[in-house]
Amino acid sequence: MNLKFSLYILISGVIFFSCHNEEKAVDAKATSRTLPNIIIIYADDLGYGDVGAYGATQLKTPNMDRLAREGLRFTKGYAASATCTPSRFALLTGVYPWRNKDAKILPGTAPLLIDTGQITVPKMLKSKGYHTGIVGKWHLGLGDGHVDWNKHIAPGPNEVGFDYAYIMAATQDRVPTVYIEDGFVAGLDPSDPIEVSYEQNFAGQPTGKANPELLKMMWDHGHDQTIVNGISRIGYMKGGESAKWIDENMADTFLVRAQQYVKAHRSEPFFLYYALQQPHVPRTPHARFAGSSGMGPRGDAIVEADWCIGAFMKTLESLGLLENTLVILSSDNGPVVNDGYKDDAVEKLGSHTPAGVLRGGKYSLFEAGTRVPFITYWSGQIKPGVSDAVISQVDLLASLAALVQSKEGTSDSRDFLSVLLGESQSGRDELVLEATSRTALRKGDWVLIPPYPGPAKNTSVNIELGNSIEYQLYNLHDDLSQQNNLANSNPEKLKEMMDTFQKIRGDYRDTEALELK
Ligand code: NG6
Ligand code: CA
Repeated sequence: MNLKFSLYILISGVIFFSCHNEEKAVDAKATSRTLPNIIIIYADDLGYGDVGAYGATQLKTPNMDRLAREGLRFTKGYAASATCTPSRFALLTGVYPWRNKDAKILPGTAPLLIDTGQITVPKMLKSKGYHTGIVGKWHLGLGDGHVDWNKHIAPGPNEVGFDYAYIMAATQDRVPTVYIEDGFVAGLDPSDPIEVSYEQNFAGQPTGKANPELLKMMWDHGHDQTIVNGISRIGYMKGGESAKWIDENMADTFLVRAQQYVKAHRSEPFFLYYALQQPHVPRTPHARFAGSSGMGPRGDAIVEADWCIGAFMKTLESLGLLENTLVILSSDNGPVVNDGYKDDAVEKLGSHTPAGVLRGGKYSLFEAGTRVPFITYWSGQIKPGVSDAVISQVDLLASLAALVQSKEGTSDSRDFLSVLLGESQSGRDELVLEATSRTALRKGDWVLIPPYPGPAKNTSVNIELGNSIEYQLYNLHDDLSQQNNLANSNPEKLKEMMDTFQKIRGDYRDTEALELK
């Protein structure tokens, strides 16, 4: 054998061996990707600047920071809306919320917003063999709008794809203030039936408005109706005493259910939507967190939420599930400091900036309304890092479908699985943002906010809403805080943005009663 020939053999051997190995590696990746568990941890009103990994310094969030450090932290991750119901609708259905005129902040008596024939993340995963569960905040309506809370409540989460559901119907500040497990109010005493109304009070029931002396937390705006646990709520409720939740125990209650869920389903592929209630009002952290942030109940509730996430991740770890579970952590909308209770959030905020450098907050069309913490974590599969790709929660349906090789999808939801896993940085080029039924367009680095009449600021919550009679055009690359409106100085860009916006959105003036100049 001459030297050349032996070299040839050696090199081809090496090539064959390494290709073979690479193939094996790809195979191994594909196999371990087949039906991984999927968990969405979804905070309520957690702002872009509320997390250490996103720049918070006064507020300590070690467990979220760890997920960010050991996973992928998105700098341009978006909720579909600046309020809860529309964001949750988009998250679960992969449909932009502005396509559904009822996708607005819902009262506790609203009918189910999701059509039971509609594809949803849990339905799609169920069809692939997953067990599916939700623990926490629902806020997507229940029943047909005439619910008898003392009977089986349906349709609800169970009818749109969840095998197991342990939820609160709407929000912590809305009645009914009870947990509902698979369609039944948990712990209800039939001799003390529940009645709920958003129209009128029940005879003899004290309210926050009439009986402020009964309150342990005073309302600031709204929230002056039925009193439960010394906190007045939105809406009226009577009865159901034994079923009423204890606000300070809510985080633990949901955590334990979430832990029980993953323990029970550890041996089959599962999907858990763990929808935390914090830091939405009323902020009622357990006593062991009281004072922990130095920022009053809002900060303490974030510390509590962070602790819950840590405890939950520990459970996954102890069950040996970390290598086979994709965890996505995000928030349903941006932050608000005073959202209707006098809870010291404003007074004790100090130098903390819940929105980071972003403008606006919850309810706002400015960035802080929808740009939220967004982290993906999957031990051994997602390389730790930071992604600047634009990604929206509306894309989770298509992206998770790709993960489990499902063909399900919608025209709004797009497959960005490789972006979520950190294998690509090519996220969305354009994205429609929504806030209280108004819409804006992000395209490339640009944001267009069309003219909307209405107050520039909601003074109760002290948040700039994004309304103006002028067109607003911002370049986020140079101006992340949206301070320089370039609509007048860059008419070509404005026109291009308007054209794209109208193409996606149709004639939005019909729905928004806009007065365009
Ligand atoms: C608003 C409430 C606010 C909060 C919000 C829903 C008043 C004055 N304000 O109407 O406190 O409950 O609805 O928040 O009632 S969300 O995060 O669920 O969208
Ligand atoms: Ca919310």
